[in-house]
Amino acid sequence: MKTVLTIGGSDSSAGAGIQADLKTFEAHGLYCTTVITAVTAQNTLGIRQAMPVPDDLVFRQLEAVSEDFRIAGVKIGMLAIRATVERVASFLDMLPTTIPVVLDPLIRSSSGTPMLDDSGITSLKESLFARVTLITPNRSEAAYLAGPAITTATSPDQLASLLRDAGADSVLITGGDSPEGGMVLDYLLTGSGGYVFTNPYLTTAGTHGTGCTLASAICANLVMGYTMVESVARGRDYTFNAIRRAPGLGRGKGPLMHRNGEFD
Ligand code: PXL
Repeated sequence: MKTVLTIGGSDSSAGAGIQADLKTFEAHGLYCTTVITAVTAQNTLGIRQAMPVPDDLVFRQLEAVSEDFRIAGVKIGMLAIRATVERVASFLDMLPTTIPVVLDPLIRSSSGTPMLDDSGITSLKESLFARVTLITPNRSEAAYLAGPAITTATSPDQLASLLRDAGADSVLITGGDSPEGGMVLDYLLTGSGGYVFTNPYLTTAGTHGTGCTLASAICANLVMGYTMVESVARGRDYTFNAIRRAPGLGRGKGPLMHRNGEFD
């Protein structure tokens, strides 16, 4: 059984963050280790508090896991503070460069809570982008990361090429935060070209943790040996079905259905 590592924040409602990652990897038949960077108190209505884990404790978790398991892939979500971004960057330097690393560059939660401090955002671009296989920002994260003169009105292909210039190997601009005409458009830019993926926008309250789920599902498929384009297509299908089958829990944005259906 292959082992992966997710680095991110804990979501007490278990819809997003490392809980979503763990369930997604599990559904793909992979063993997922979990390094926690922050603890959040939240439910489907929003985040009430977020507390970073001290960066030396994050590093100790990374060491403990990587000294014992052979890590075949890494997914990175909430990093909370600059010191943790730097710890993760030096950890990635110690891994073989062939291991896929998927970074979901979280800046703010959909309810507005900061997921990374300002100097951490600069460090994300300077220290992490060049070390990862794929970044998966949504339109507003991509515009924010691409620079002060850039807005969400900038087209996804331009956003993607600005972020590739900033050092990311492949860039997937997700469009779930800005559906147009009832459709979601995701744009992937790799070293070999640009690819458009579309699907109908699902009108449902079950959308908590879609970004985490998509990034983890793509990472899982890369670990399973699929190409980047195949992994994005398969990761999107998995996430679309998880949204479609969301169990309708909670009073706000509810969790997805991460299981594959064997207990339905
Ligand atoms: O889906 C983004 C996300 C990632 N990580 C944690 C979160 C959230 C959103 O709520 O809480 C810990």
